[in-house]
Amino acid sequence: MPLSFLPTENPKPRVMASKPKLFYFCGRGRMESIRWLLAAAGVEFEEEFIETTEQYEKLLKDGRLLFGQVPMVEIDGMELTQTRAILSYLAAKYNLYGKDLKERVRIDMYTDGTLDLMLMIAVAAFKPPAEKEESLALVVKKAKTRYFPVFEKILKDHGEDFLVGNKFSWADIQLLEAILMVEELDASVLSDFPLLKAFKTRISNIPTIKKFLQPGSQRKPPPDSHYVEVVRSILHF
Ligand code: HAG
Repeated sequence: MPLSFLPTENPKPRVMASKPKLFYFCGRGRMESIRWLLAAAGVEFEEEFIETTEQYEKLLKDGRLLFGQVPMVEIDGMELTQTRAILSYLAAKYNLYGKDLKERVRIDMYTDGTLDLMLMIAVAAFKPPAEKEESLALVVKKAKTRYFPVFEKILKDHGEDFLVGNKFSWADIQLLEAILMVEELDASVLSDFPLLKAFKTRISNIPTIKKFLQPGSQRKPPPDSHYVEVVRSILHF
């Protein structure tokens, strides 16, 4: 009777959990929030940058993009698309999605809001200069009058360190990402929001996020003309 713990002649290779693999352009766009969430969760990930039409068309031909779009994340044997679906899956997987349905829906509301704000910036990059400038000025105005006042009040009302359930969640990660992105447009944007200033410092010092904020991490720079040209040339628009 073979001893079950002895290796057989051809032991199966131990299948190590592979790292998530992100398929997107080499820029922020819709993938940046996914990079932030993985980094904040301390999860290493790989990236395949789509830099040619051929690469994109091969993904399409191979049926790897559900609606023919990126971001796509290869994880747990699946090829996930649709930014919010991916973010929700990751938040749940890494326990960053609240303790119950009521906390989860608040996290959904907050992250839908910060995603709306950040996508305005992503889209503005593709506008002609004058329009782009106007759009980005509108982003700062909306941040100051619509989004940041809401989060300042949430922090004031519950007096806790985090947005939901006094526990670090996806909502905190994405609000920090949005704050930093808007500060790139107007460094003084938090001047009327003292609690958000303290929040920014607190969350930026969480070790996994502090590491992601260091130069050389997989965090991407603001969209530049090269990024816009590459995306335009691949997506033909
Ligand atoms: C999601 C794409 C095409 N609902 C989806 O993931 O949330 C939308 C995904 C999406 O629109 N992806 C774009 O694949 C690329 S991402 N398009 C091909 O056939 O639909 C997008 C944003 O900054 C990024 O660069 C892209 C262009 C943005 C242009 C806006 C005018």
